[in-house]
Amino acid sequence: MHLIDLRSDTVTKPTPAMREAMARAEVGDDVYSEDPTVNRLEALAAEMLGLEAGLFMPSGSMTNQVALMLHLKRGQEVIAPRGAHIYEYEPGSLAVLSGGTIRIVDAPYGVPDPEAVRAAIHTSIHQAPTGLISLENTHNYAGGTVVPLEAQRAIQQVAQEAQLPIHLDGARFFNAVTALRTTPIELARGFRTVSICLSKGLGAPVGSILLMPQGYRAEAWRYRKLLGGGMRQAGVLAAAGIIALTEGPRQLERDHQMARTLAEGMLRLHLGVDMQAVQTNMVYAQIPQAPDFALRLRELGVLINPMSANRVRLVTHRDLRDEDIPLALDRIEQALQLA
Ligand code: TLP
Repeated sequence: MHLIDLRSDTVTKPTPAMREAMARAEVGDDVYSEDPTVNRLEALAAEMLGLEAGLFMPSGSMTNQVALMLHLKRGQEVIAPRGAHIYEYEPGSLAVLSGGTIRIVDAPYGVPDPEAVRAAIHTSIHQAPTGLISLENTHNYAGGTVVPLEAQRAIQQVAQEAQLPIHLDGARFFNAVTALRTTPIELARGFRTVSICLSKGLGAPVGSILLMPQGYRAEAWRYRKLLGGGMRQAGVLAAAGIIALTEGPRQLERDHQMARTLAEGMLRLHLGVDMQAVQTNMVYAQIPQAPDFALRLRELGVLINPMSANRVRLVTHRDLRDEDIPLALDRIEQALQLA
């Protein structure tokens, strides 16, 4: 049976061109900053986003956490949108690594109201002082939703007035660039640090990059080492990353189209899909006993992730064939009939 894997865009496998580049990659010891391919990838990413420096790391969790370590002093608070990955899916890392706490603000479709962010800023001696504001674009938990540029600018304005740095979790930065029909430079503008993942829709096997001002890089480099993220001859991974960064973004429009087709089909099957939230490559649906539904679907050859007791997530990506979407919908219909 042909398996259709909709659990995440992280399941994409390296393309033949990536494997070829990995085999040929020029390498050195990246812990000494001597890997020419890693250095090339970091410089390329920095140039594309218009930030001064980049640092290659194994995962988006690590790039986010190093950013939090850079910005927060122990006991300080980060303001983040409800459902933020740094809170929901980076398991206590903030508390362990930065000694910080988090203040969640409501964020319909991943977009916090700038005035709510302003109101959440703490300066009193009785409260954990705010050290950072963080946004997520696209916002995973809210549905792979896009934070519009004007909303980003308004929140950056609040950060600036309060003299606070602002971080972007851009695990799916290029999905947002694609959906907003903007440029990487425009989307990254105004953030002190930006984390981007190469291993999601862009298709690289491993890797994320933290973009930052040059003055932060030495400390970030030390934190990466502290976390065990020094990867030695990482050029074999960076070589795939360069292809992901240069060629991956143009594939994303297709992923978004597939998600729309999938969502429309699921609506026809009376699944609870909020079409307003289907903005990029994710489809969330409300369904009772979501884990059981996911198990039934697995037996029919479709892998999906139950994200809670009554919510499932389906993610489209470059490794899907066009015919996989109608086929997945047929199997979903069968799974519903088995209920
Ligand atoms: N998210 C994963 C799971 O952890 C949920 C996924 O399959 O979507 N920021 C955001 C917004 C993310 O969605 C993810 C991955 C990360 C950071 C962390 O990236 P990795 O998995 O490389 O640590």
